[in-house]
Amino acid sequence: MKNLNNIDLYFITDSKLTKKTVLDDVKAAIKAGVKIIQYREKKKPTKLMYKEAKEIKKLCDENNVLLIINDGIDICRAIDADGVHLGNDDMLYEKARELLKNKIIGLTIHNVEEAIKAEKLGADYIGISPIFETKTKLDAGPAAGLKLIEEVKKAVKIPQVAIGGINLENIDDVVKAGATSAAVISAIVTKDNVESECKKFIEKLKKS
Ligand code: TZP
Ligand code: MG
Repeated sequence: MKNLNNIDLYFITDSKLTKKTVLDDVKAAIKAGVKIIQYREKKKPTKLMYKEAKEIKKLCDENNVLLIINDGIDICRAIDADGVHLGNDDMLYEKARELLKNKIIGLTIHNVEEAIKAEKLGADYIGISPIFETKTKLDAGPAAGLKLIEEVKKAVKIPQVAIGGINLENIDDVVKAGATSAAVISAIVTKDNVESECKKFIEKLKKS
């Protein structure tokens, strides 16, 4: 199941920002109808990440939800997740592809040139980053704005996930600009009810 064109909300976990636990958030997101989850963990020891990712994988499998691991090719392979998301400082795409064969590989891009390069390399989707200012990833770079979504949409065919500072106030503009889906962290996991927040985003991102 590699078709990412029907993805609406791309939910990303964050153990630092959540009011509950990553596992609680995953359960809530799945209950809300999220179809793709990225496990993004920056600080935990590998052993704990492996255990947590394995539990998330079980929940995703039971509910037919795709699981993407941020950065960790080892974790992805160890738990047989659906794929990884790689940023500019992570493993080279070519090497990651060798290791992951036909799993999903998403690449972060910051401009049209990088988007074209990612598509040529064979990436399954791109993360257009960051659209708006964000405090969640301090080294995300300056906000690119909605224009980048429009430009990238004209330049590549692979699915485009907009990320960075997306909330319920600006999500309509992100959709209008043409992103395939939107990845959201703080506007969801800092809220008391993750399930209902996810539902609000899914409603706005619904494919017609
Ligand atoms: N990559 C680019 S911006 C970002 C990541 C992981 C953070 C997105 O978080 P938020 O809270 O939705 O702005
Ligand atoms: Mg990374």
